[in-house]
Amino acid sequence: MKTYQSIFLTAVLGSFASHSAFAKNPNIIVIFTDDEGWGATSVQMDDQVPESKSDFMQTPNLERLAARGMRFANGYTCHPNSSPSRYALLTGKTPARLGMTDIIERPGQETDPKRRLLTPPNVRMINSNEITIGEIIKQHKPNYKTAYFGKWHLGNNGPEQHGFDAGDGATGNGKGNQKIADDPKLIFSLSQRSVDWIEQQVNDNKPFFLEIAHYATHESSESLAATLQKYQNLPKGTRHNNAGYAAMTEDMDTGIGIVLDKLQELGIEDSTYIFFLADNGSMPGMNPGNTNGPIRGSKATVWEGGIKTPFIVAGPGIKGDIVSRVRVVGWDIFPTICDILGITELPQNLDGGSILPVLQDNNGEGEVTRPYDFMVWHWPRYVFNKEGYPTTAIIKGDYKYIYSYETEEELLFNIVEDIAETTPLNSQLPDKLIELRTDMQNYLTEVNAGLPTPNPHYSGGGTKVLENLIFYFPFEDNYNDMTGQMQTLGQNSPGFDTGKYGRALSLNGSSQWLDVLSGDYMNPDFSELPFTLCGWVYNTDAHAQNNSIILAQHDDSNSGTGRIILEKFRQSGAACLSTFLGGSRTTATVNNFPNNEWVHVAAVGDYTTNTITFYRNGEQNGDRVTINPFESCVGNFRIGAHKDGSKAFWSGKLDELYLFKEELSQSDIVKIMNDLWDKPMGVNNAFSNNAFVYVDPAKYSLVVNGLDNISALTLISIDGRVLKKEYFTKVINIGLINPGHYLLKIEAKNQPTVIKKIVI
Ligand SMILES: [Ca+2]
Ligand SMILES: [Ca+2]
Repeated sequence: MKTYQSIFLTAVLGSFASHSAFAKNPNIIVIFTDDEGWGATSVQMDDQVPESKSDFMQTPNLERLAARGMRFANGYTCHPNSSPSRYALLTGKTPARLGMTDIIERPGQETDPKRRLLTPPNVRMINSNEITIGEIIKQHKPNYKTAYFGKWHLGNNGPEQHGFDAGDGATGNGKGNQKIADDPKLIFSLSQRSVDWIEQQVNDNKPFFLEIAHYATHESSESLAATLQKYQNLPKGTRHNNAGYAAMTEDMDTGIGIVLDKLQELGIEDSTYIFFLADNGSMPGMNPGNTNGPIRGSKATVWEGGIKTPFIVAGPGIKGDIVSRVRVVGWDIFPTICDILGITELPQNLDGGSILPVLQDNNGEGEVTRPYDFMVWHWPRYVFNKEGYPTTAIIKGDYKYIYSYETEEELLFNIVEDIAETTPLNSQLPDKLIELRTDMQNYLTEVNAGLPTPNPHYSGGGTKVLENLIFYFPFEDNYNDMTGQMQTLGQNSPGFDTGKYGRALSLNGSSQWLDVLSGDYMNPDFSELPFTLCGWVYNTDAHAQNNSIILAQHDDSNSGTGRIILEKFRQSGAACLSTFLGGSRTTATVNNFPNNEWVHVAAVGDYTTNTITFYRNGEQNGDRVTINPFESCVGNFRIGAHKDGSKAFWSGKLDELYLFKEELSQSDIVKIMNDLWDKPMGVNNAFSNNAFVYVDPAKYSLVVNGLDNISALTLISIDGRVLKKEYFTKVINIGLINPGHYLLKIEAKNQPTVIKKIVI
């Protein structure tokens, strides 16, 4: 098979090499955006589908690009998630073949009892055997300069180690979320760096390849104030109406315009190819409308909304303003660029084919010849909050087949007649279903794709797990967060006293609080995540303050603001539960918060509907309250006082504080209230230096917190045998390890190696 593919591809590419002879050393730019949905720009991607352009957002520079290029009505990206999509684009191979089928930093969560299936191992960085587009260009066209600026998201070795003369290092999502007022999502600095580099190559008389990987339009929304104001004043669309997201999209488009202007100014517009696409579709919840146009699903799903994105190509020999209906995919870009540059000696086992014959056709017609007559998107994993479940999709001809590993459900659609994937044709076309299923299975076998397997820890899905638990403080004469995710720093020594269960935190109401340092790993933003805070509280109201805070959040990046997650608030002499999540204070509609007794309180926030539900002693406290949209806030928590530390002190005791990034049901809240809960408990002998190790409640995995950039975790027996080693993860599966004493070796970049004695 390998020999066949190699000869086959060489022959195919050889036949088209002459087409590109007229532009011997063209420049090539790939613009790769983040989480940008099909139909979420002002370019109508499909001339037969009016909803394939936004009814709100404006992207004039993409319109400009489309006017002189070819847009693909059926353009697909490589994967519904960032890292695998990037890896596939750089290598011309599918994520299934590459073994990277999730973002590199997501723990495997193999032992989560909510999951029916164990997920396969995930490759977490570029394999040194793989040849990137930067490397193949440098090998065959040594006069070319190469650069990759922006979001890398492929691990410790940045683009500079993978064939690019210039780059920004091993960047990821965090890099783009710096909230710089005049450089939202680093759009403008990224664009400026790109045009400076382009100009340098032109001055040096060097042809070039450049990938510009935008941090936009990933959550959270950032934009210039003026752009935001423009969209706040524009009439809302029926499908798109989120001003913040629209402003971010337009700012990114402005950044693209800076590059297009520079190409014109330098006189290289006609000798430069530009490929434009996104790494995956957009996220639900970002926008009450649907930023993926009329297609189904979103990021982290293999529905069309996860994998179909805007796809535009402009450059020499491409007639302007053409819509092609030929189906193309991100892993075609590698062989297409090779074809353009006349590189015929290609790596083995490419999945893509050159789309150059289509690009050069004045009607956007023609054939893309690939080693396979189908395309496979493999996503054997979970992201619950994005509705991501283990699935594989295959498209062949007009048909798409989706297999769900949890349910063994199969779906067959005609995606030409039914672009929204609403009408399964399983019973009408049983032979077609079997054909696609067989192709999919054979392909996954051939590329040795990792597949899910049954999870022996599966509990039926009823147990809440650590995934959504941000912290748990039992206050048993210590400040420890038992999930191990947060470190605490006592202020003016809050003490301990008899609690509702065991011991409780005791606060004097005038100077004490507890700061919770969240670090990089865990800094939830409740304008984008649901939450539940609950706990037992005892308020002496000694100082009769207007408000007494249970939990507040600082905003690290936007000083002067902070959020009150839950407080006791007095109005007209009575006291009630209250939140202050930006905008204005929200209070429970029932005033019922007595002094000098233990009360179990909870607040459940839903950022999608801007509502808060309060609970008191397990009962809903008044009506669900609708408020202004929660404002974004990312930063550390403070227990028992306002973030400025000079007001709203809690007077009394706090016990059993839980914070979740999910909406708990009333029955879950009652379960916690009654102490009928599987609590996470710390591991003995495991606390030293910065690294804190804990075991999940069912002892299925060890999790290491407090250290960034973990490069390896090794579980070693007392007699020195290596039992298990995991790379680039903070989680190691111990489901099959017998109880006993072990050593855990923790290796992290720029940190001394730590070895801890662990009791399992
Ligand atoms: Ca993405
Ligand atoms: Ca306690």
